[in-house]
Amino acid sequence: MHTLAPANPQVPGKAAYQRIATEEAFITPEVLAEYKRILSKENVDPGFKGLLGFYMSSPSARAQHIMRCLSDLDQLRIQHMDECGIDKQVIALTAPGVQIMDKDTAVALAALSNDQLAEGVRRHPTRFVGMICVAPHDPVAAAKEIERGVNKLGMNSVIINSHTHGEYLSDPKFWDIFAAAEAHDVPIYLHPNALPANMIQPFQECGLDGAVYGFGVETGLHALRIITAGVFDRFPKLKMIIGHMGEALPFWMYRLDYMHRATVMSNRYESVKPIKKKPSDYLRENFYITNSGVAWEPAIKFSQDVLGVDRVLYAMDYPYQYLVDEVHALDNMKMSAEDKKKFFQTNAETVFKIA
Ligand code: VNL
Ligand code: MN
Repeated sequence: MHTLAPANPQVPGKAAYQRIATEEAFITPEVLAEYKRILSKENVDPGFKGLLGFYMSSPSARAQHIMRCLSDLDQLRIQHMDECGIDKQVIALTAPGVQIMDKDTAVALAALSNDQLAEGVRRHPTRFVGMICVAPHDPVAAAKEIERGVNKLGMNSVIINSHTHGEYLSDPKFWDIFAAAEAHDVPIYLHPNALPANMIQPFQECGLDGAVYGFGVETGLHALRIITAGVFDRFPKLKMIIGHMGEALPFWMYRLDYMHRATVMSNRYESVKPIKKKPSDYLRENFYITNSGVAWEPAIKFSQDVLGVDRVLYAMDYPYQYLVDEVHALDNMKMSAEDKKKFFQTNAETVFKIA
């Protein structure tokens, strides 16, 4: 057995491993104020309106609870971590971060959010780990903020919430960001964003645009655009992390390899150039995935099988998905003690450089 008998049977007890949750979210008062300002304008982006517009205005218990949890970097968060047996959270500014903002506001609020997160980590150094937020629409400023985050704030990972105003990191104009991440040896967590305006309609009309499905489709597409654009041929040491069981990409690996090669060989698209390796090779060699939102043993084991046990990490997706039962289910997975410790603890310690 991995767990000692807990005093309260509902609270996951001490285990033979630390539980490090790696895709956990927060928000700052300044970011909230800017979101309010954006939402009050005309022609609000439909994805942003459907996502933060919902959470910030809905009287539902879910929305109210999420907004309260997001705003806390002290007692409430730690109480919830204790209730779920979470030893450490790796925390990032919630999606869409600053990416919905205009460029200059985004640069300023990224820095301010990073300062505030760093203070939270200083207050709770054994419980919190911070991710560096950047404004991708200013790649030079983003590269500088990565450097500041690493050297001044002691953070060792970067969060980017998928597209920025409909633009993808496969475009070489963003590649200063990859150069900085590679040079400082920090992984980029490619987290979902609300779907861009030119993609959302067929998803939103049936309510499938959000975390239920649309997030995964769009973020998986983004990761594939980065791979097929040759980013990892140009930056071979660059590390990326994707959540939600790798946004289903492990399940796609076989077909991606076959059809990508068929597309290249037939010169079907000007935009599809040869790359050095198969798409699945980059997924295995440059990517880590987390199980955020997917507390499901078969999917975790399949991913460990096809990516390797060193590449699959635990995440909860607090406060959007916060369930003690999921921690119990994962504690009870039929998996060797060694692999379970990698999943919950040591892979995260390696990837996020947690001392
Ligand atoms: C949701 C889930 C939103 C996970 C998130 O970021 C997230 C959601 C805005 O259920 O809406 O990280
Ligand atoms: Mn998330």
